[in-house]
Amino acid sequence: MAAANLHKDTVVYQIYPRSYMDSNGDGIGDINGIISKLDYLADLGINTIWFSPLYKSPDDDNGYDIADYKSIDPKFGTMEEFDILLAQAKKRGIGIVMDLVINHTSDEHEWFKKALEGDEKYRDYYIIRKGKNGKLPNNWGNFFAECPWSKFGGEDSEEYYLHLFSKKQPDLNWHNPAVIEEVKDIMRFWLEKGVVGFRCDVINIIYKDSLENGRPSPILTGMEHYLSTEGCHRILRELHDEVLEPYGAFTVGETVFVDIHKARDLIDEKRRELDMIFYFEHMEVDQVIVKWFKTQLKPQKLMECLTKWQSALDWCAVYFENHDQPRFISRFIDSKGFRKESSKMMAGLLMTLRGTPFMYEGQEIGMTNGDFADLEEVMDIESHNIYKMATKLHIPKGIRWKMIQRTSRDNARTPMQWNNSENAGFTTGKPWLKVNGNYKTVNVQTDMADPDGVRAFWKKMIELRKTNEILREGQFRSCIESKSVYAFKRVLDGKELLSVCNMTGKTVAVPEKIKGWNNVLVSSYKNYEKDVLKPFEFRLIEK
Ligand code: TEU
Ligand code: CA
Repeated sequence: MAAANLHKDTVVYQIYPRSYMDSNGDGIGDINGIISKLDYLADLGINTIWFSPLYKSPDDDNGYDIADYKSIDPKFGTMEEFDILLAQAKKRGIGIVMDLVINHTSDEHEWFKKALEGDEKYRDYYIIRKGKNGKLPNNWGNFFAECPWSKFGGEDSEEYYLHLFSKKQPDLNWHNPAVIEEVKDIMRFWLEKGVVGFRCDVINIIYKDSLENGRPSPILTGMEHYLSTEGCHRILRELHDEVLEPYGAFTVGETVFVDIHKARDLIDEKRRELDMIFYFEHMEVDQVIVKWFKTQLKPQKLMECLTKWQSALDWCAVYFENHDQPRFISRFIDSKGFRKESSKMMAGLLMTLRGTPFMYEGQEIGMTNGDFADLEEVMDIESHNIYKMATKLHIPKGIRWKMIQRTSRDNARTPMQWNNSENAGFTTGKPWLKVNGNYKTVNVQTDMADPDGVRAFWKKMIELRKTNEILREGQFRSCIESKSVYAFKRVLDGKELLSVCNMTGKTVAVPEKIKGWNNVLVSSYKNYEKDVLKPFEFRLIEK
C-alpha cells in the first residue's frame, strides 16, 4: 500500500488540462497556463493534482486515446515544461497524479500501426478476431453506443478488433505478458519523474475472460466476461507489488459498474491491488436505466446511497464531479436561485464524508452546466454517438437535444472561468469549447472579491478536512436521511462531530433528533439561526 497512508491525508483537485488556462492564445489550456495558477491552487489548500491525460493523442476522446504514453502532447507543451510544473508543484507541497489509461490505446499508437502492418508481435497486443459466418465475433455492447468491433485493416478484411470505447480506442490484450511489461515500463517512467500516484482509467474491465456472447442486456451486453475478473485482480496485484509499492505511490481506480462486494475485493488491503476506487452508484441515482435519461432527483436517494457506501467500505475516494459528469448543482439538487448556497453545501458535504475528497476544477466557484444552444457546440464523442443512436430510435428531435443538454460530459468541460473579461480570461483566442455565458458573474475574480464567496468557504472546509483529526480519521455514522436533511456523525476515540446538510431550497426546522447538538463550529451562512436550517445550509456541529 501507499507509503504512510499518503492517500488518506490529501485533498485532490482534478484538472482537465485543455479547459484550465491557455497561455498562448490557441484556445487550448496548457502546461504553462497551469503553472501560472499553481499559487492559486496552493492558496486553495489542495495538496494533490490529478491531471486528465497530457500525453500525445489524436483527441478522438480528448486524450483518453493515447498515441504515446511517454510524451507530452505539443498542444499542452513540452516534457521540459512538464518537469518544471512537477518541480513547481512540489515546491508548494502539491503532488501530481497521472491518468493511466491502459484498457486501450489510440489506433494511432505505434503498437497498433505495427499490428496493422502485419507485425505478429504487436498484433498480439490487441484483441483481433475473425467474424463468425459473416457476422461480428460476438454480441457485446460498447460504452459509447457504437459497435465494439471494427474491421482490422480495411473494409475487405475478415478480421475485427475489439474496442469497448470509440473505434479509435482499440482494447489491449491483457492476456499477453508483453503488454503487462510495457505498462510497467510506462508507469516507472512517470514514477521516476516523481509523480505520487495514478488514477487508473476503467481499470476493472481490462482483462477479458473470454469473448463468448454475453447475456443480452440493455446496457453493455457481455460485461460479465470482463468486469473485475480474476485476471484483472492478478494484474493489479502484480503492478502494485512490482511497480507501485517500491515507489510508495498510490492508486485510485475508476471502477465502472462495481457493487459493494466487487469494490471491497479491489481495495482489500490484504489483496494489495488498489488503494481507493471511484464507485458510480451515487452518480446514477438520477438516472433511468441508461445514463442519458435523467430525472430531477429526490435528495433522499442521494443521501441513502452515500450512507450505504460510507458504511460498507472502510476507505474510499469521495467525489461529486469530474470531467465525465454534469455539474452537481445543476443536477442532484433543485438549486435554482441558490447557486452559491448549494455550492457551499456541496463543499461541506464533500469535506466531511469519510474518505479522500476529489474535487474538480471550477467546483470551488460553483460553476454550472454548460449552456450549449445546439449539437454543433458540443464536442464530446459520446454525446454525438448518443444523439445518432437516438435518431435511429426515432426519438423526436426536441427530446434528443434535451437528453444531450442534460447528460453531456461537455457540461463539466467548459473552460475555467477566471474573470469577467472576454472568454472568462481563459484564452485570448477562440476557446476549443464554448465558455459558459454566465462567466460575467460566475468567475474566480468576482467570487474572491465577494466577502460571502463560494471559494472562501471551500478553502475553509479544505483546511478543516486536512487539520481536524476527526474529519480525517473518524468513523462514519449515519444519523438522518430525510426528504430535506442529511446528517451524519464522524467519530474518533469518543469524540464526535455532526455534519448537517439541508439539501433543499427551503428553510427547515432543525430536526428534533439533533437538537442536543449546540456548538456550531461552521455554518455556510454568516447569520445562521439556531433552530432552523436555511436553504442549502451546511453545518458542522459539536455537542
Ligand atoms: O470513463 C469511463 C466511463 O465508463 C464513463 O465515465 C464514460 O465516460 C461514460 O460516462 C460511459 O457512459 C473513462 C474516462 O473518465 C472517460 O473520459 C473516457 O472517455 C473513458 O474512460 C475511456 O477512456
Ligand atoms: Ca494553449
